[in-house]
Amino acid sequence: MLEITPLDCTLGARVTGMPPGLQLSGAEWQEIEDAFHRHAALVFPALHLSDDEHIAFAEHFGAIEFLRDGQKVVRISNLRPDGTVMNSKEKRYQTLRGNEGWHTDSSYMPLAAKASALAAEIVPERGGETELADMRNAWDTLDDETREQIEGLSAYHSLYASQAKAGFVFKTGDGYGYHTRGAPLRPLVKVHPMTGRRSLFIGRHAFRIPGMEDGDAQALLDRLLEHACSPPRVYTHRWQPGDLMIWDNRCVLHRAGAYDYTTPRVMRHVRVAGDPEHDLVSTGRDERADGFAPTAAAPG
Ligand SMILES: O=C(O)CCC(=O)C(=O)O
Ligand SMILES: [Fe+2]
Repeated sequence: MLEITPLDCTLGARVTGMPPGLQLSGAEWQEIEDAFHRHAALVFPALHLSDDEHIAFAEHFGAIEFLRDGQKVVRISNLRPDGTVMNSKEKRYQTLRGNEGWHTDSSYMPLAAKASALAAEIVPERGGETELADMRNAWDTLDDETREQIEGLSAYHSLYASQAKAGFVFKTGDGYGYHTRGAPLRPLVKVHPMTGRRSLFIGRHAFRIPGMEDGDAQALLDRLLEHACSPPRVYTHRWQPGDLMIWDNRCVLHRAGAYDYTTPRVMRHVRVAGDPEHDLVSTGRDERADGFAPTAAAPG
């Protein structure tokens, strides 16, 4: 019997009673989908899926987005293929550290992601949690003046800009997606296609707002992020191997928690592609700059 229990947070629910091999009826999958839309994130403790089951699980939420090397499933890990730990000069390591900043997946691509399903394989003794923040509640609790100010504004999103802000300057080809020139331009307020709820669509990849000075834009984005990612809107998941969590990237920000990067952490990630009707934007043409000058050295 499926049991769906809301978390002590404005988002999220814990789901238990999943049968082995994901043998659920159509009605039970519907129950899970409804809970996903109501709670924006679901946690499945000790599910212990195989790679193929993880992909099959995610496919219930939509088509899979192809990731690094055209894969449907990737490891987000500080281990190299030979099992040794990465050093801080490696781009993959720098991407992991970048993930410690609040973000929504693939917002720097023309088609932003719908959902991400993350599972734990090897977890460190301390740290390495994943945090989620509820952007629906962030919008609901904004003051009227700020709402009026931002309704109608858009920001460019770039992985290169966010990595630079975190202190890691990537050259073209070092990362995934677009450089600052040609970065997708996305409204700061997103209406959820299923629930109709508004949410803040921000995060570390957002970096420039047409019509505003860059410094003012970053200050506004920082202020919104600080409000958005505060209690009671934040859930911190302390992983056990085998846990799986899925969140709705259209209305949830997430970030990875730091840990001792000399010890292994292996997570498995499958991303559900956005819906072209709602999550696709044309790439903007920002003529002001081709590169991105980092303005802050702090991670995130
Ligand atoms: O490693 C984590 O906890 C989160 C990584 C991440 O950003 C993701 O899975 O999209
Ligand atoms: Fe992510």
